[in-house]
Amino acid sequence: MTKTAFITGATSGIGEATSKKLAQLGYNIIITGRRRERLDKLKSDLESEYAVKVLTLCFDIRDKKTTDETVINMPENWKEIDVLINNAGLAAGADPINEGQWSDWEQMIDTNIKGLLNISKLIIPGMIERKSGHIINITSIAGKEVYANGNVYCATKHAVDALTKGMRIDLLPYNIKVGSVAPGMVETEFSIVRYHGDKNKADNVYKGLTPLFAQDIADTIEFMITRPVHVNINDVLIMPTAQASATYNHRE
Ligand code: NDP
Ligand code: 8X3
Repeated sequence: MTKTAFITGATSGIGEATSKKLAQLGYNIIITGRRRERLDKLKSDLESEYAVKVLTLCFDIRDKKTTDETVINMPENWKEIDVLINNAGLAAGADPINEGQWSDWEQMIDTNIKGLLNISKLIIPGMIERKSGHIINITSIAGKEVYANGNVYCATKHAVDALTKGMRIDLLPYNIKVGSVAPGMVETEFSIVRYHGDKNKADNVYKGLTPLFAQDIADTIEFMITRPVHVNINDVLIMPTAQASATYNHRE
């Protein structure tokens, strides 16, 4: 039977690449994000390229009421989710803690932690009922280490790391696999968002080195979801060859 994957933050970067990869693997895909035109285009591209069905759900993951209504009202034939990729997230700002903006902090906490929790809370009951499912949370090297000016972003990703471990323990009786992927630098729209649209600052992040690409994370997710039933990959820390840690990079 065709499996279904639910991918948050599919309008760009890692989520978009993962949607393509899972469609290629034959999954029907539920793609989410705030940018409706991008969702519509991705749906049309995936459905024309692969023999799969795509459902678009356009909502802001920070808005609990709309998220609840949208997910609860999905068509019945889309409600059996086999794979949940909790990917939607962002860094907003890169300031020392004494200069950070409250609005940036709120956006990161509401998206990266509360958004992920809410989606998980909506999808997990069906997985428990069917005693089957696989949840992959996208954390970060920022969930393993803390670096200068990373403060709140690092805190949110440490929280996702802890939640992944907690989910894995609590969902153990229900045969639900829970894992995480923690990437180092991946060139996506991430840095443009982090620097509030400042493209020069964003470009500098990747200057002189080859970062990871979204496709590399999609390939990692493919590996995780194609293991035998008895195997769960708990966590994958994946870095560019030119990056040894959150702070040590080699630039030409
Ligand atoms: P992108 O900015 O390219 O993609 C982020 C995605 O998240 C978009 O699809 C965006 O959709 C979605 N999103 C953000 N805010 C919301 C919201 N409020 N409601 C709904 N969707 C939202 O970045 P990446 O692909 O790089 O990021 C994906 C994940 O990977 C994030 O969790 C990030 O923290 C993590 N990560 C990224 C790394 C990197 O270096 N790029 C490294 C490690 C982890 P839309 O704007 O349409 O709503
Ligand atoms: C994104 C990678 O190094 O900017 O999570 O925190 S980093």
